[in-house]
Amino acid sequence: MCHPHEDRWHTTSCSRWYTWCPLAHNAPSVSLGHAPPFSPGTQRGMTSNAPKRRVAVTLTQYLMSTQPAGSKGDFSLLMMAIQTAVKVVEKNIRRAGMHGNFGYVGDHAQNATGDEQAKLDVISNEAFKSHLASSEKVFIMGSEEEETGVAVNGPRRGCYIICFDPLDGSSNIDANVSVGSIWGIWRVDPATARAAKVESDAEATKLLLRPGNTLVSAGYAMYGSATNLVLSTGHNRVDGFTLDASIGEFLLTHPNMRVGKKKIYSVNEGNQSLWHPWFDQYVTSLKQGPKPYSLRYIGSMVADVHRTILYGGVFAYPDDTKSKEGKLRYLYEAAPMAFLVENAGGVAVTGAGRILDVVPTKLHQRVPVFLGSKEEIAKLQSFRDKALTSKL
Ligand code: P6P
Repeated sequence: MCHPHEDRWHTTSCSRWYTWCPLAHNAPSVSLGHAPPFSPGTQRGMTSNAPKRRVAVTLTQYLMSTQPAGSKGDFSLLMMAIQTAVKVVEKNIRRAGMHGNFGYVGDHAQNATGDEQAKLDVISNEAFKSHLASSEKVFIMGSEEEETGVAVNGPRRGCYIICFDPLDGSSNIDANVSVGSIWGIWRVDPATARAAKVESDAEATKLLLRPGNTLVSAGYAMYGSATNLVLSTGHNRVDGFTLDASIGEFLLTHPNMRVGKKKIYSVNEGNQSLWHPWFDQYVTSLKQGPKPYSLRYIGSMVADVHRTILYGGVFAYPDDTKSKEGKLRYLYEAAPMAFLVENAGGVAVTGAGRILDVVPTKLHQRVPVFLGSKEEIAKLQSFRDKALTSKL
């Protein structure tokens, strides 16, 4: 169970601590150089003029060293369970071709949101559910692959609420296109979690319906040419890790990620005939002028958002005349990604307001998503606002 005083949401500086990569195991080392929180300090017995070592910080070291003094490590243990689930998913994706795990489940089974279930969707969902439950830090889980909320009962119940998409973009897997896992984490008072009697699926689901502005952490894993794990616990900080499969560890490779400034737009232009006029006019404006934007669209949200954070620009999945609420699901796609983009210095809106301020009424609720750099979203919003005011 979570401990009453557990509250780890301070990304504390870790200047008091750093380690370096013992090259003996040939793990690639990374130079963290300037990036906090891991600024080279001095370890006991090391003088300040010790040779500048290249460092390799594992995700586990990062979690243990950024939890506040006195913390019992409940969040760290939850994140380690997520880390393990991600490694299981990664292993199954890399071997899918050899193990006949491409394609869809049997008779075109669909998940709770009407998407056809790929074999790897089921494998990934089971990996997340089992590792999260065995962490003993989870109260309620919500998954894209589950119709309702799933409560952890008895002594294994924790005080964290987690919504996740275990394998987003799975329709792309057979073509070896990058896919991902996405999660958002909320925390309830340990006494509340302990005392709660969750006696129906409906009650479990209701407990998941929380706005993104109460998230305490969010993250994603991207299974691409490399496997990345990106997370934030708020405080305007996002850090990225890369899996070194040779040692089975996620190493800190992208400290302090910030949304870039490149002129890129990312949207499925195949839906143009369905777009609201204001959005069509906005996209057209990006293609005009002496320096038109580049179009980059992978069709896998994690890959498109990861690129948008690293390079900049705008990612959009708008509401349109067919998908009146948009396509992307709030609790395990839009809200976690909005949390990350905002903490990386970007902006994430539905058009009508901030994504994180939406209060969901359904577990699989969809919302329009426009996210990216402050400048790009301000430009997009001006087209929408102008269209709305001209209608008044
Ligand atoms: P479309 C994948 O199915 C997904 O949910 C997101 O990962 C992705 O951004 C979106 O759908 C792509 O949708 O309609 O462009 O294929």
